[in-house]
Amino acid sequence: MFETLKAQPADKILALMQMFRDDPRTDKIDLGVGVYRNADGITPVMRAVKAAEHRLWETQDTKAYTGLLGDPAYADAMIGLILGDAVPRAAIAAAATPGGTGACRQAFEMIRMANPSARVFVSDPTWPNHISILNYLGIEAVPYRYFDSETRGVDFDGMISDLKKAAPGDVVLLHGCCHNPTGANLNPVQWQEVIAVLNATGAVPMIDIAYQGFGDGLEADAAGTRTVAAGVPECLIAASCSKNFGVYRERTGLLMAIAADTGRQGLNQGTLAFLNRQNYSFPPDHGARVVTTILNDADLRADWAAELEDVRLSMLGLRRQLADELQRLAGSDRFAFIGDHRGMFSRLGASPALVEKLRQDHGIYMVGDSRLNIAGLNAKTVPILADAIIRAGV
Ligand code: PLP
Ligand code: TYF
Repeated sequence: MFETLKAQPADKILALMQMFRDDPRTDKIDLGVGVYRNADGITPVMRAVKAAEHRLWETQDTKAYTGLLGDPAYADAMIGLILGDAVPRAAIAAAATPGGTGACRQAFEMIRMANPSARVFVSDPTWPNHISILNYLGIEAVPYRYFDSETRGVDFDGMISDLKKAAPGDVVLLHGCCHNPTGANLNPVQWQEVIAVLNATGAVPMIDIAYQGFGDGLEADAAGTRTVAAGVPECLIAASCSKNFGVYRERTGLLMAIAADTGRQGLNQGTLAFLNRQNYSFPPDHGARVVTTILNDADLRADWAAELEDVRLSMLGLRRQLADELQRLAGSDRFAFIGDHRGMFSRLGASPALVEKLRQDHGIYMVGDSRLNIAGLNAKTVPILADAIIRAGV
């Protein structure tokens, strides 16, 4: 039967990662896959994660199954981190999932169960996995304008006019912060306008938040998500701990479904448990338990937040250095957007041919849409990148 299978398109980001590994040049620079790396190019295990794992090793006395939704303490801790008290706890159903990808997948399945003809509006561009999972599930993905290739900021007028085309029963997928792949984000006033459009159209928002703490800080990065969740009747939130806890391979995510009234919370909770059971029964536990241990212990939490803040500030410093260096070399501020973008990524706005030229001539690897991972840089490689960008004629 397997002879009927067709080759599937590779994930371009992961293929680039392999290409980088195979490149023998010693001065190559990896600005591809979205993984945080420090100035030495290492993705460290965070101090609080090590401490929590040590504590778990000493105290954990069983690895028997958790519940279908994961440990309720994990959901409580994550809801506190992401939503604060923006929404009554009793309105929120939540399920632990394998990473933020698992949360997105379960959210899309829940949408399809609730409304088989739902369309999901996605930013143009968005994280490629959003579109590939939607396609796989047979859900129509409708792009809305987002990135202005002139200003490299948000094309907000285009976004709003496209979102007005959503209808009740449709879903609008928004990035909570640190937009992937562009780095361009909404400001607080724009979030309010998006909420007004959601309420006018009756479309349900789904927020993917995978980089809380990587942009303007833990609280500021959650602000958009909190105002949306508080300002609409129903909302889905897919969260990832991969980046802000550095637990990528542990597969640690959470899906939240906020009900219009607390009476419907139980049904949502049952739906999430059902979907977990259909796909993998019990979600992974180790990463979730580490995260819970950290968030529920004042000292570990403070240490985690401090290390995350150092990570954030190091990326911000690299952004500023790159923007300044480009300004010096270009003699103009046409690259100032790099300093304005937030999170791990910036979209340079270079053509695929130029991205290819940077790879071939300079060993600089960025994703084909000219997304660069700021955390792949350090103080020494920023001037090398800036010089290559100017010489390539970006
Ligand atoms: N959503 C966005 C926008 C992402 O960039 C990522 C990638 O890290 C994820 C979700 C999912 O991450 P993971 O499944 O590794 O938690
Ligand atoms: O966009 C990125 O680089 C990260 C990591 O299939 C990633 O979100 C990339 C591809 C993928 C899963 C995660």
